[in-house]
Amino acid sequence: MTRMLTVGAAQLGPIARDETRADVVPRLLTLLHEGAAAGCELVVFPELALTTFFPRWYTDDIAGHDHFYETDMPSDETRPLFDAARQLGVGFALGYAELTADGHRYNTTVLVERDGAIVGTYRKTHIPGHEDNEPWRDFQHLERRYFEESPEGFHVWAAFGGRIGIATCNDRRWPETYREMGLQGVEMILIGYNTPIHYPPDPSQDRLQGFHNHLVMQAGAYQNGTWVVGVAKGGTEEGVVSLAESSIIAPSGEIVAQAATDGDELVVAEADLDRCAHYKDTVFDFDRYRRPEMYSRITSQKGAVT
Ligand code: CDT
Repeated sequence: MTRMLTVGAAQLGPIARDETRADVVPRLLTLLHEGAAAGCELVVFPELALTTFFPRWYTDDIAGHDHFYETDMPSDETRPLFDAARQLGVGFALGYAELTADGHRYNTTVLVERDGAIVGTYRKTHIPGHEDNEPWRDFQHLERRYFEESPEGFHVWAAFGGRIGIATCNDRRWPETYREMGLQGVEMILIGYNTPIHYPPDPSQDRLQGFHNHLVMQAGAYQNGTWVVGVAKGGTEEGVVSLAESSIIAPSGEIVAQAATDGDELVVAEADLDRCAHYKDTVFDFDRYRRPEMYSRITSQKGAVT
């Protein structure tokens, strides 16, 4: 059997600090239209796709960054994306900063079906970086100041003719991310990222950013028998160079399509969701081979105990 889902990884190049939704949404619409022309049913945009990566700047008063957050989805500014989805029959996933009515701040991704209806939202689980100003860094990574850790966990939705899950950037480095969704039968995981090449706490990792990016997503795909779509906001944004290399990864762990540039670029692959069963029903037949009674530390313990 084949169950084809043509998917587009809509990589973005930089968004400057002073650029607004009015500057960015037309770029997203261009990629959505390109996706439609390429036969895509689903187009995946990166993490925080509507603004510059604002956690690189410290503010005493967090409210000073409120203009980077969305209070409504859709809003007047993002509604054209939902309208285009309906008109083109192309769904999308879009990462953005969310400020809720009761004042919570999340790093959120919304999944929208081909009819323009919201399937669900995912709020980032693993929030990297730091809370306070660290002037010794070349640039800040203040996600822990500007976003809360979501208490909601990982979801898998019946959508696009399959089982679709979402993770966000740093989530992709943690094996629990994929397994939580693997245990819900996920067939395609959508992952947007903003990954600076330079990692100030340990610059020896800088040369490995591309390797680690693919290593974790390819392993997560293979070990859970799922497609993974990794989508970057890459290039040099406000002086910070970020990894591009968006890719679409098969349940075998193989990369089947990859970005060639570090700018706006649509990477397309025809994903046969039935290929997942090759792995889910054999070497990773969870029901037959997993030993959850041997894994109790995974949920009972946070740090290593030596
Ligand atoms: N956005 C995001 O999560 N970025 C991190 C950067 C490294 S941690 C400071 C990542 O894991 O790619």
